[in-house]
Amino acid sequence: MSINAHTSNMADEQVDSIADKADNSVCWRVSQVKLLLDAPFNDLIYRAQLIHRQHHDANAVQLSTLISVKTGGCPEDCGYCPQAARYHTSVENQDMLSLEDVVIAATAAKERGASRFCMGAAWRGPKQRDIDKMTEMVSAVKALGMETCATLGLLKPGQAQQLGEAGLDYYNHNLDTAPEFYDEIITTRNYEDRLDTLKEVRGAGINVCCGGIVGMGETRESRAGLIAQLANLDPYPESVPINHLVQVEGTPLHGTEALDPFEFVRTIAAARITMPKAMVRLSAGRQEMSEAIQALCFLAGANSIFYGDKLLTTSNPEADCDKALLNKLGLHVL
Ligand code: SAM
Ligand code: DTB
Ligand code: SF4
Repeated sequence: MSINAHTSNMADEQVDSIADKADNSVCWRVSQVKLLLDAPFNDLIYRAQLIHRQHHDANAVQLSTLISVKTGGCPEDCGYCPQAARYHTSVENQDMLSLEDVVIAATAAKERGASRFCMGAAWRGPKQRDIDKMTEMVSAVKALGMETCATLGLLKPGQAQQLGEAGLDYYNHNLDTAPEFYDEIITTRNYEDRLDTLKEVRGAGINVCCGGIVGMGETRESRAGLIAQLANLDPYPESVPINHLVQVEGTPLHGTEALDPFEFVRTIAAARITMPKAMVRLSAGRQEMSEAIQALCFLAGANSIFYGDKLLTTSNPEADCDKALLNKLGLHVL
């Protein structure tokens, strides 16, 4: 499938041929992803739609609900994060939730239509006693018939295995941004640490959920760099959350110049084109986004959202509003 006949400036043969391959043998150069991002908007969205329709139901959206099982007080210094102990934000530290609270929340999420329940914790990484509690939670949520996901930070050898044996379907660990921009955002863990954790997850046979954040003051080149890193993971992630920075007062990134919303849509399209089979999630930042931009994200190939009125600590659209939006767009829930 070539769309050269329909395109104006985007007719770069190399990109065309590489974008046509849906398997994992494709290696994306940053410059090739940048060419996608630089294309006329209509060409980019058209290409993303073509690929989306080859691999997915074009009118279906998967719903994941988040819960923070351990909030605040994190020792890391991620510049975007309201849960880092060193920044003064309005987030109040909270001990680990009980198993019962988690099961109640997961049951409610399932009743509202979510198929996946993702448990997040404000840790650098879990200790053994944390893994023991998490495995109980994972098994209990799995027993409700939901897909399970956890995002607990860096994993040591053997920890992913334990989570997998308890029934963990997905582990979320984001690369967050391109390697060259990373040090401006986080200094307490490096890119390699993140890649090591992703290897642990893969090695344990757990699906990888890995994406990043845009709107942190990065350049378009860096957005291309992030997408290339994700697409070149071998294999690329099953689930790719594209977050728009939620600016939280007290964090270093609060006050960052706003990103043009079309740049966010372009990033979604590039994720869809480079990772054709992945579920691309329109993730954090929807509360601050117009319905029109969200609709463009779906057109660009997003087919998953976080569903429920809270992300981890910040707000997300009310479930009823999301149901209304999906109805307006004729999108059905997977
Ligand atoms: N502590 C664990 C870790 O960092 O790996 C897991 C939880 S952490 C909150 C999960 C992800 O949420 C981060 O990697 C980041 O991509 C995203 N995130 C955190 N704060 C955000 C914000 N203000 N805006 C957008 N995404 C954010
Ligand atoms: C992901 O990529 N985004 C979610 C989830 N994975 C864990 C988290 C978004 C957090 C937004 C800020 C907050 O609510 O604290
Ligand atoms: Fe801690 Fe995760 Fe927030 Fe970083 S993103 S400060 S590791 S909770």
